[in-house]
This record gives sequence, C-alpha cells and structure tokens, in this order.
Amino acid sequence: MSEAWWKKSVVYQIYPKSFHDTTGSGTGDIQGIISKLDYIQKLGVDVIWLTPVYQSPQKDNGYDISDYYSIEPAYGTMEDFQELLDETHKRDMKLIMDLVINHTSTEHEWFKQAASSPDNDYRDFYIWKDAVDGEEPNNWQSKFGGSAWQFDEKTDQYYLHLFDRTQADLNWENEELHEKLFEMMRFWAEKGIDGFRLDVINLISKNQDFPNDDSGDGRKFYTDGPRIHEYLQEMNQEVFSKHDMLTVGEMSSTTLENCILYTKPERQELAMTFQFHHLKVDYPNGEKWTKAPFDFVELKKILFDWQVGMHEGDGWNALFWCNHDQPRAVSRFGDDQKYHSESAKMLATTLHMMKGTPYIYQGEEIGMTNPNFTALEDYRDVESLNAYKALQSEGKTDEEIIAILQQKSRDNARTPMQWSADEHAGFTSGTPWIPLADNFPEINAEKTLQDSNSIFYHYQQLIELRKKYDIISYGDYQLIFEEDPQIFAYTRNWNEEKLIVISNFYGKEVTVDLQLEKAIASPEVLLSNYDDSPKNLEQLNLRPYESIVYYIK
Ligand code: TEU
Repeated sequence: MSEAWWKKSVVYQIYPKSFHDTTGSGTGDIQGIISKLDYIQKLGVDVIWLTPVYQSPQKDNGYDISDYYSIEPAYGTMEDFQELLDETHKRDMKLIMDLVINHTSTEHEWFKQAASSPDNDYRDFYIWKDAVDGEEPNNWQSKFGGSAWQFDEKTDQYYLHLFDRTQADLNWENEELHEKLFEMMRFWAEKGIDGFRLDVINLISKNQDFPNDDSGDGRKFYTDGPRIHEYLQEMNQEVFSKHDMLTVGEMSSTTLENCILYTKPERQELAMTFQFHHLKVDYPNGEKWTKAPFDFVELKKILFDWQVGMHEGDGWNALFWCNHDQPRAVSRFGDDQKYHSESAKMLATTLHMMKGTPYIYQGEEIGMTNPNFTALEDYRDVESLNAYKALQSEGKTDEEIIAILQQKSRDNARTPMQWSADEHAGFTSGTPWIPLADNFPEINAEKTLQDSNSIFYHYQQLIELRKKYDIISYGDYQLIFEEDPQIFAYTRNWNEEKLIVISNFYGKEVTVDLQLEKAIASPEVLLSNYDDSPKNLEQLNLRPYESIVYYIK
C-alpha cells in the first residue's frame, strides 16, 4: 500500500509578519524567510506553512484578503514569492499556503462591487439580509465579539461577517463564486505550491434559513454546515486531485464524526484537520476570556478520543500545541521559568509521538514564551482589543483585564521571532510592529544552535525518529494511567513493535509502576529529556517534566 507522503511529514508554520525583517520596516518579509531557510532545513521539517501573504489591509493580519492574486507589498513581490518557493524546493522542502475562502476583506473588489448596488453582479457573492423588525436579521455573534451582521446604509441591508466587520462572509450557495475561487486555487497550484491550509473551512456552508439561535451564538447553524462535504468534494475534484497536495482544514468547533468524513481517503475531501477541543481545556464553561488553569485529565481525554477515533475511522489528525491564535505552549502547559527546557521538550515529545502530522509553530523549537505584556498599548490583535472593551463593560479593572490578556491573547504567539541576543532579537533593524518578549537575550535561535542539549535539537531528534520508525506514523494509540493527575502516558503498537511514551506533566517527582509492561525485558530508550533516564520500567521514578520514549521489538 502506498501511503500519502504527508503521513511521514512534519510541518513548520511561519507567521511572516513576525519572522524576519530585511528592510528595517519593523515587519517581517518574504526575503526574511528566504534568509532563514537553512535554519528551517536544519530542524529537519518537510513542509513550511505560510500564513497569508496576499494583499490585505491587515485588519486581521492577512486573514482579510483584498486580492488573492497579489502579494502584500509589505512582504514583497510575486518575484520574491517565486524565489521563496524555488529556494524551499531546492532544500527538499515543500510549501503550503493559507487559503481564506470563508470571507474576503471588504476592500476586495468583489465586495466593493457587491456593496455598490443591490443589482450588482457580485451582490450575491456575499450574504445580504434585510433588517427584521428594524434589527439585525438574527442573533448570530461574531467570533471577535458583537453581532455578526453589519448594516450597510447605502443599500439598506445587512451583510454577514463571522469575524471582523471588515471580513465579509462569502456566499457559497453561489456557483459562480466556486468557479472564481477554484480558478484562483489552480493559479497557485500551477505555480507549484504543495498544498493549502484552509482557514475556518468548516464554516462556509450556512443554514439558509438563518434561524435565531435560542441557546447560543449561532454556530450550530453554520459549523460543519449542511453542504460542507459536498463543497469539499467539489474542491477536491476541481483542484486538489490534480496535484499531489497536503490539504489541512482548520475546523472550528467541529466534531470527530465530521473530521473522519473530512479526511477518510476514499471520500476525497481533505488530507487532515486541525481541531481545537484540546486547546479549550483552560476555558471554564467554554469561556475564553477568563484566567484559569488547564484541566489536565480533560486534556488527555480529548487527545485520546481524537487519537483513537481518527485511527479507527481512518481519518488523519494534524497535531499541534500552538499556532498564531494560541498562547505559547511552554507558558500554557509547561513551566516557562525553572523547567523551561525540560517542559518544552516534554511537550514536544508527548505530541510528536502521537499519530498524525505534527506542526511546529515558529519559535516553539526554541521554547519561546508568552511576553506578559503589562500595558494595553502593547496589544495589537483585533480580537484582544475587542475583548478588552467587552471585559471593561462588564466592570473588570484594567489590572484584571491585562492579567487575562497575558494568559489568553493571540498576541502571545505573535511577538517577533527571537533570532539572537542583539537589539530587537535580530528580528529587525527598525522598530518592531509589536514588542518583543524581554527574555530574548536568554531564549534565542543563535544560542539554541550552540547548545547540543537544546530544545531545538530535541525537536530535530523527534523529527528524525518519525522518519526512522514507521510505528510513529502508523501505529495505534492506547492511553494508560487515564485518570492520573500528573502522568501523560500512552502506548503505540504496530506489527511486532511497541512504543511507550511516558511524560511527567508537572514540576514534582512522581513514581509510576508500569505494571502492564512487566513482561517486557529491556526496552530501548529512544529519546528522553534527561541524559540518564531509567531503563527499568518497574517503579519508574520520573523527575520534573521528565519524558521518555521506550521502544520494544
Ligand atoms: O482562526 C479561526 C478561529 O476560529 C480563531 O481565530 C478563533 O476564532 C480565535 O482564536 C478566537 O478565539 C482563523 C485564523 O487562524 C485566525 O487568525 C483568523 O483571525 C480567523 O480564522 C479569521 O480568518
């Protein structure tokens, strides 16, 4: 059986705005990425995912596209992009682009046309509704706060925006829109890119009755919506199937059942999916904007359900702890102070030994942390700024709100990449568009590369292991010590081989008895984050954040 290439791949996510600036503008650029390709190659990854670099007014850092066919001038030109693609390929890596087709910027030509008159040919590319009793057409809420409807005075109707009001939702009921979008996707595919990450792709099909949601914010009427599988199959037929692509769907509030359908090979929809349930374990009662610890046992349960469910259903997971919308993993689930290196490595091991395709978010490989900004002026993200206003209107003090943003803001992951101990961490010679975390003199790429024991080289080893041992890609998954409040442990089985991955998720020692495994004589230690990890599986004493991979054949 020939397996798809991306089942043995590891992906590195780049957020261009914060990666590397070569012009002194304070904003990263494409030439900056090219200048760091050797660094990325050294890590050993196979694929680079570039978050949006298309022309955009940047209200949501590129997720508001105003022209799908051109490169944002702040990042460079189409020639720069072609050079990036060629240089990536020269290094035997692949490049996937972000595709934002649930919405466009309101500065996109289609929207400008659509908003010019109710009779315009492009009107139906977007979702327009009359007021109901002088109010919004329904009670759906924007993911960034407030109503999902914006009134347009000129044409006396509302348009739908599930995100910012400058991100108008496209109307996927319109067949002509499909043609335009597929044509655009073919344009990029024909340039030679290797795949797409599809932004909130499971939100494109809306319930056409647009009902009020009596018990929520409306998401049940458009999440994994009525025609979503039909649309993805059409997209696959029209674009993906003609190229050997990695396609990863970003699935907002999705279900396991749907993700199996999205990724089961014979259905010909997508290669894999991102789901976010495991990253909501610090949202008590579903509430993001509150300061709260994470629920460890719940985290394990969710990952277990997805590991086992996708394995049994023949689906495929994208594995990740972080991206540009999430806080830094080491600050969130590890210890970004005393056990910085141990806990960053432990998190990496725990995730990379699971079944699926792992994603590394820029800076994760050096253990970048949340910046702990202390002033509102330091924040840039539209979602955080809206949350600030909402929390203020609930009566929270500035101090309380900053404490919440320090934990939850998307800006936590968006501070500039820490390249060196030089000024602005070597990110720019100008003024960075967003402040840096002030720990860059200690945490930076230059330093990490000089230390053979660093987090970077731990990631490098994890990637090498994936290449060497097929069991990591194909083995099954069994969680052990399910209810244990401190240990994250699982086994993988494949043919006659077995992996045991055991991690202490906390800063205090713990002893475990791997009773089940007593029969196993002498396992090989494939990887550990301490240089003298025990080989004896009975009465295993795990030090703070200790994490070990055992291999048995
Ligand atoms: O994210 C979708 C998404 O669901 C998150 O932004 C989430 O809503 C947010 O973190 C609220 O907690 C994608 C992109 O990754 C994100 O950067 C964009 O802002 C969003 O879509 C709109 O395009």
